[in-house]
Amino acid sequence: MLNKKIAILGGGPSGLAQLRAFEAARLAGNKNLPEIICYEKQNDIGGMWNYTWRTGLDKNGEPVHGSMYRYLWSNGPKECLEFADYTFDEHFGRAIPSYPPRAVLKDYILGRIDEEAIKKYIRFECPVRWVEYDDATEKFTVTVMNHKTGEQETDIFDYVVVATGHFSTPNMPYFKGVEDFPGRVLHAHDFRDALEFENKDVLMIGSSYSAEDIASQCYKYGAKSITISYRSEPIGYDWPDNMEERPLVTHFEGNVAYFKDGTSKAFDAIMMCTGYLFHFPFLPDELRLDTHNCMYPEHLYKGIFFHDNPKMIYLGMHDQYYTFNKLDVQAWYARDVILGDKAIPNAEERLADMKIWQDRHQALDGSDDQNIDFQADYILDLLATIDYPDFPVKAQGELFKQWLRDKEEDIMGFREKTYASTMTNTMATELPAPWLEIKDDSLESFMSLDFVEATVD
Ligand code: FAD
Ligand code: NA7
Repeated sequence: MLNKKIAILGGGPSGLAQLRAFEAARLAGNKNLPEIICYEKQNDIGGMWNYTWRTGLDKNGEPVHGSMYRYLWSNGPKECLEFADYTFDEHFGRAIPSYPPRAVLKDYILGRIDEEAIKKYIRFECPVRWVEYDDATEKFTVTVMNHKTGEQETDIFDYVVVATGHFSTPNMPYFKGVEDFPGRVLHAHDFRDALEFENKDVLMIGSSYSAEDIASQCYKYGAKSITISYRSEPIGYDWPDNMEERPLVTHFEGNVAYFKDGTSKAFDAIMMCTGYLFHFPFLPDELRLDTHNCMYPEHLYKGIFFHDNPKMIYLGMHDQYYTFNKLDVQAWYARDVILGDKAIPNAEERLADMKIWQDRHQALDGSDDQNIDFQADYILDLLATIDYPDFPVKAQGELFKQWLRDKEEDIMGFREKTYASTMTNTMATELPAPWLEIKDDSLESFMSLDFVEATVD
């Protein structure tokens, strides 16, 4: 193990999980740790949770990573993403509601990070420009632009961990006539403040998480009307009166959108909630994961190790139900492989294992319940052979299913529901007012609300 060197690309939740996994080994007395450098494009840790007001390019002229918006609240129950080694109780010292706003969740995610211990590994404002692998030396060369020094840097590594996320580069489809639309046309990636759309007729294209949540935000902050245009299936919730779903847009004429069902409507703004591209401009074809947002990307052994070169490691590339605790488990597994505590089998065995998971993936019927069970089984498969603290993966899966039922029952009120922690049994407290009425959601404001002890039926 001596003299091994690893590069972690990205300092968001995945990259931080990798750094913490090594830190845990160091604290446990492991003296044979590799040298680690983490390159991060932004000027702080937190990845997507490092909210930015910027859109387009950052101060260094790099594409802005952030897709989070100002009034975002957790889109799933916090009880489903609780870390196995750091509970909400430990962080907040008291019960809080099940759906915290963005800033509160960020406070929790970063709360377990020993910044002094972790930040020393990270080079901020260093976007990765290129990665190469040399078959003869069996080493990677990583080139980054260090915006702090104004110079490019190159270094040699034994392993590369790609933790750059996949919800940052917009998938932006074209619709005939959109170029003449007189109002704002933007992608969800560039959406920041719902107040911009107060009293406006807004069209969302797409019918997944971004469409659903940004539409709800726009409703909450006073949009005049919201139309969601779907390609495959409507979302199907019982929306408030000024919200509706229509089939896909066929074209635009001026400010009027025409839909597949023959109807039309005039709009002030169009928001493409059409998902994101997996975009690794710093990787050559032979190292690059080529996939889309799905439950089990092809070509990754254990969903982590690039089949053609297992020293190329990818974290957090699945579509997400489970998030932070799953990233931890992946990072822990990857660490054990890098430390030599766990072997990567030969190509034939890897292919056989990937086939089992791909076959299961192909057999999924697309329902959330099946997807959740599948992702839970994937996490349990990884957990079975590592010493990451066990956590009630299946029980969290059942909470995810409850969350989906709660959304169906009341899409504007589901964030008022409460659940018990699967780790500590602590029951979440209730919001003191309906979610629609709580408009100031800063950390300080939220934590000073008078949360109500949940009533038990
Ligand atoms: P990211 O958080 O995206 O971090 C990737 C990091 O890599 C960033 O810091 C970025 O700057 C850096 N990077 C990128 N390219 C380079 C480069 N070339 N060189 C160097 N560094 C680079 N999850 C939840 O659990 N709950 C939620 O409520 C929730 N809401 C979400 C809402 C939105 C709008 C979005 C987009 C995502 C949401 N997520 C949510 C999912 C979110 O992606 C994960 O919570 C988590 O941030 C994934 O962590 P990550 O480290 O894999 O990726
Ligand atoms: P998703 O979940 O990948 O969904 C993308 C949506 O965009 C989905 O409804 C797609 O329709 C739709 N889409 C994609 N291309 C088109 C075109 N060309 N025309 C019309 N509709 C299209 O992305 P989200 O942004 O919603 O969510 C990503 C993450 O961000 C999520 O994990 C949240 O945490 C936040 P389809 O159903 O495929 O027909």
